[in-house]
Amino acid sequence: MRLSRFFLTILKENPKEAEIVSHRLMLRAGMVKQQSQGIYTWLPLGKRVLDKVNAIIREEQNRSGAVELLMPTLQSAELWQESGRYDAYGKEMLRIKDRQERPMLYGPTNEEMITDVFRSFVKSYKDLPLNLYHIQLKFRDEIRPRFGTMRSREFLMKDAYSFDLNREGAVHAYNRMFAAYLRTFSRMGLRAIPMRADTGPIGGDLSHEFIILADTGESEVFCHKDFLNFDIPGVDTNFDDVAGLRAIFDKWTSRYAATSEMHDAPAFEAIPEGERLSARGIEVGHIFYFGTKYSEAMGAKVQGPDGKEHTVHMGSYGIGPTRLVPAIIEASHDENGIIWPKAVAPFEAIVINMKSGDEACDAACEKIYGALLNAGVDVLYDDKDERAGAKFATADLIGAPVQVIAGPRGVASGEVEIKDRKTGERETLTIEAAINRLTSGN
Ligand code: P5A
Repeated sequence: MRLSRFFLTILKENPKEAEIVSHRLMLRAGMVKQQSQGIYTWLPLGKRVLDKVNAIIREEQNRSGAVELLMPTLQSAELWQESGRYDAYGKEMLRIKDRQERPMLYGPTNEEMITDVFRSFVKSYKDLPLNLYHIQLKFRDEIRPRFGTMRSREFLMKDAYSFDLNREGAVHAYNRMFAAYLRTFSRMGLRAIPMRADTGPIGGDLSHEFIILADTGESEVFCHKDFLNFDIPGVDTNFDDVAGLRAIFDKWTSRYAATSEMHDAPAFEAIPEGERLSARGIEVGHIFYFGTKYSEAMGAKVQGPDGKEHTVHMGSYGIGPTRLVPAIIEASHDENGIIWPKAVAPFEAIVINMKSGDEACDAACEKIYGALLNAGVDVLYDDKDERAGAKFATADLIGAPVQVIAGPRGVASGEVEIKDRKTGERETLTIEAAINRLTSGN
């Protein structure tokens, strides 16, 4: 992508409304624009990050055996009357009437709708286990939307729903998602802590939140400090291995388990002072096992191996991609801007032409840009007619992990500089060596 043809909406001034660093940087770097309270446009730079976050989520959901579909944002009130949540949900639910005066709502979650999909098609235990997910907008009329897309009214959610014949099967489905979540967040360069949680309006008796440590987080976490060094399940994880996944779950929820309040954790006192970690964090995912709450109310049953009808056991599993993006920024930035982990960077590299219009600089940059594009590197070429200082500031702000800097003096001897955005380290290389460095591993 050539910057001269991109739509990058950098702000020079610090936006006054932004209270936390991720919100400030997302506005300054031109990632999002507020349209009304808690409702955002994802501008092209932000959209690229969101797409990469979603791609990782999707890959890990698929790997764990979940199957993608797409349900609508608008739902009929009837479904929610069946489950009893239409009245219970309260003011957070945006209620709408269509031209026939039929009550509709903008979905805050999809337990009812997926149960309706399930009961329409699945009749036998032979079709289980089943886990269906989508990545779709939700709306919750939060009392206090704040911190940009961290807590917005309209937001994206990956929500998965598992169906099993009995509790045992459902617990395995829960453990599958548990392991998939650890992998998902780690691939984004994040360390997520699973914390025992309340089930709230979703219901059920087993639930974990996944928390990213950050000072600006809204949740409080207590756990053993070793928690931060636990292994993440590998790419070879067998999601059908019941005992193996149980072991992963047990390890992460053992006596080291994270909790939100001291008194909530009898085993917690066993952790000697000095080995305890207490911190603040951002909830980026939340998983629930709620048994037959919705399947019972809505008649989702299958024929079991015994020939009898069984009400299916369900769980639901959420991740907030539009919250994950600011959470990643909270975890990875400096005073000059964002420092993207490569896996979610809007651009993996930026080529900075220090003197656009200079024949030799233009030729060197075109050569590097072309070679990186050919090799499949997501590269941005700053070909604009601007002074070098402004280009450096932009590059640091938008946070591509690697900068390739080409100026007249270096180019005259066939050299460019490579700067690592995270460490700030610079290295002078020949143009060929720079191309090799950036294309190896792609
Ligand atoms: C689980 C999937 C549920 O809704 N039903 C379907 C269950 N869980 S949840 O905890 O309420 O939400 C799941 C995740 O969605 C993100 N999220 C938000 N992101 C931005 N702004 C909001 N207002 C918001 N509310 C929820 C969080 O990442 C949460 O973990």
